[in-house]
Amino acid sequence: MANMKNIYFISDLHLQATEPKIVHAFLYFLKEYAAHAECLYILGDFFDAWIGDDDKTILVKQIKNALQSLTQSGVPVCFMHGNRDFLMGQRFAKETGVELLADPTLLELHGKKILLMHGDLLCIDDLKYQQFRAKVHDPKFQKRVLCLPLFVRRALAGWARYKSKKHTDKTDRILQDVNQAEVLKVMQHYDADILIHGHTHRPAFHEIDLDNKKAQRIVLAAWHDAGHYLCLDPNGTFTTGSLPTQG
Ligand SMILES: [Mn+2]
Repeated sequence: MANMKNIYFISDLHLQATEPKIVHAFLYFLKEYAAHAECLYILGDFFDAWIGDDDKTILVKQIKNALQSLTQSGVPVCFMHGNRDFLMGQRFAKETGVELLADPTLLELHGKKILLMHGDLLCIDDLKYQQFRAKVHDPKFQKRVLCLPLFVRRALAGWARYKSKKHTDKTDRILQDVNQAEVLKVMQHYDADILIHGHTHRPAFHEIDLDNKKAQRIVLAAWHDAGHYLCLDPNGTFTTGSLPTQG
């Protein structure tokens, strides 16, 4: 039987205390959209930085409570790590009722194979970034970082953001986008009909020719000035929408 409710996909909210409008937009989205959904998928860079599940800032508490209310009301929430919140762990999952997803994850909905990714794995032309990614995804590295006091981790996160911005500013925009050959390779490997990812902040619906079929790559929008979502309705149609910005 087909789903009777909408499924939502969001990513790249970059939640941070200094952007209360985006935080409010997310809470509004939960109340007005996600609360009535079949399921919510958050595909990474949900937080602008995540320094460990033991962080207890007001923002963290607020978002945790909101997610917990949603999952307790019976709406499943699935979370995939981005490059900003790769330290999100099982404790966060347990406290909020959110399920952590591997990158990539393959779904089957409406008879279509839908591959979910954050998107950074597809940007293989940015060699420096891929080296950094391999390092910070090493469980040994993560364990060492998580042993540091919170104030040290907070400082490290600030430094990492500064370095990341510097790298982004001086790296060619083309290198920072997905590599087309890698997209085809990954989609072929999973025999995917649709790939959904964020990360690049270049929202679009791309038509893709795989050897045996027409496929689609849907890129989610980042939440800069407003909130954005991708919706899969009960008929199997994808639509995008933006949330009203509040004063
Ligand atoms: Mn990202």
